[in-house]
Amino acid sequence: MRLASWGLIKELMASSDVVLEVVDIRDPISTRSVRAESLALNLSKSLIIVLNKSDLVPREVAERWKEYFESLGLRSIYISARDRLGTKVLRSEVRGMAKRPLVIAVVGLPKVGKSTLINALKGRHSAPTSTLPGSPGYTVRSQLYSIGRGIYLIDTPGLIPSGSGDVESVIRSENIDKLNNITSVAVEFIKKVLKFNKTAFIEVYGIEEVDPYRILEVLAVKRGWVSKKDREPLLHEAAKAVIRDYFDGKISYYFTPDELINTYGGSTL
Ligand SMILES: Nc1nc2c(ncn2[C@@H]2O[C@H](COP(=O)(O)OP(=O)(O)OP(=O)(O)O)[C@@H](O)[C@H]2O)c(=O)[nH]1
Ligand SMILES: [Mg+2]
Repeated sequence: MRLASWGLIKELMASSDVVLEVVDIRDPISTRSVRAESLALNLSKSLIIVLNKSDLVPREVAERWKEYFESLGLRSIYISARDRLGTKVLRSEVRGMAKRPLVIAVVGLPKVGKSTLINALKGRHSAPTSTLPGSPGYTVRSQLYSIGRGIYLIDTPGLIPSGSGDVESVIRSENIDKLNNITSVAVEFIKKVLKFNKTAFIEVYGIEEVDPYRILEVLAVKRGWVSKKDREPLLHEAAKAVIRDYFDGKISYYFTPDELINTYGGSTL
C-alpha cells in the first residue's frame, strides 16, 4: 500500500479545479479525511464528498449520510463505483462545469474505491495520459487520465488516516501483510462489524459464531489454513482474509448519523 504525502496531495489539489473525496459509506466518519477537506477548501477548490460502496447499505441510509454531509455545508453524492450506480449523475455534474481544461483530483483513504471510481467515470473512450496540456508536468507518480471533453482525472495514492483510534485508521494505515498484531486488529474489526450487523459473518462466510476469535478459527479451518505441525488454525491468515474481504466490499454493515451520536455521544463528529 502506498500512502500519499501531504505535500503531494497539496500540490495535486493546487493544480486541480475540483476535489472528489471518496469515502466508504459503511463508515463515512472514520474513512473521511477532515485534513484533506480543509486543504481543498482553503485552496478554494470545489469539493464533493463521494459516498462510495453504497450498494452495501440501504438507500435510506445513503440518503441520511448525504443529508448529514450537506448539513455540514459539504456537497455530497452517494454512488457504487463497482456497480456504476450514481456514476452517470456524477459524470454529468462534472461535464456541466464550465471550465476547460477541468482537472479533478480524486483523493481518499486507501481502499475506498478511488481507482474503481476513475474506471467508472472513464468509460470506453478514455486514455491514460502523463501531462496535462498547457501545464507543467507533475513530478509525481499519481496518474492523470483524460476522460474526454477536456476533462482530466488524477488518481492518487491513499491519504494517511487521521489516527483517530478507530480500527479503520489502523487497517488503512499499512499493508495488511505488514500490520503488527493482525489477529487482534481483525478481532477489534469483527467486534465493530457485529455491533452494527449481527449476521454479517453468516452472510459472507456462513459462520454463525458470535465470538470474534471463534469466527477466525472457523474461517481458518473452513479454508484449510491450519498449522502442518499441530493442526491448530492459523488465525492470522483468517484475519488477513477478513480485512481483505472487507476492502473488497464483501462484508456489509452500516450505521446512520443518528446512531453515531447515540453510540459515541457525538464525540467523533
Ligand atoms: N462493494 C463495492 N466494492 C467496491 C466499490 N468500489 C470499489 N470497491 C472495491 O474496493 C476495493 C478497493 O478499490 P480500489 O478502487 O482499488 O480502491 P483505491 O481507493 O483506489 O485503493 P488504493 O489505490 O489502494 O488506495 C476493490 O476490491 C473494489 O472492488 C463499490 O462501489 N462497491
Ligand atoms: Mg487506487
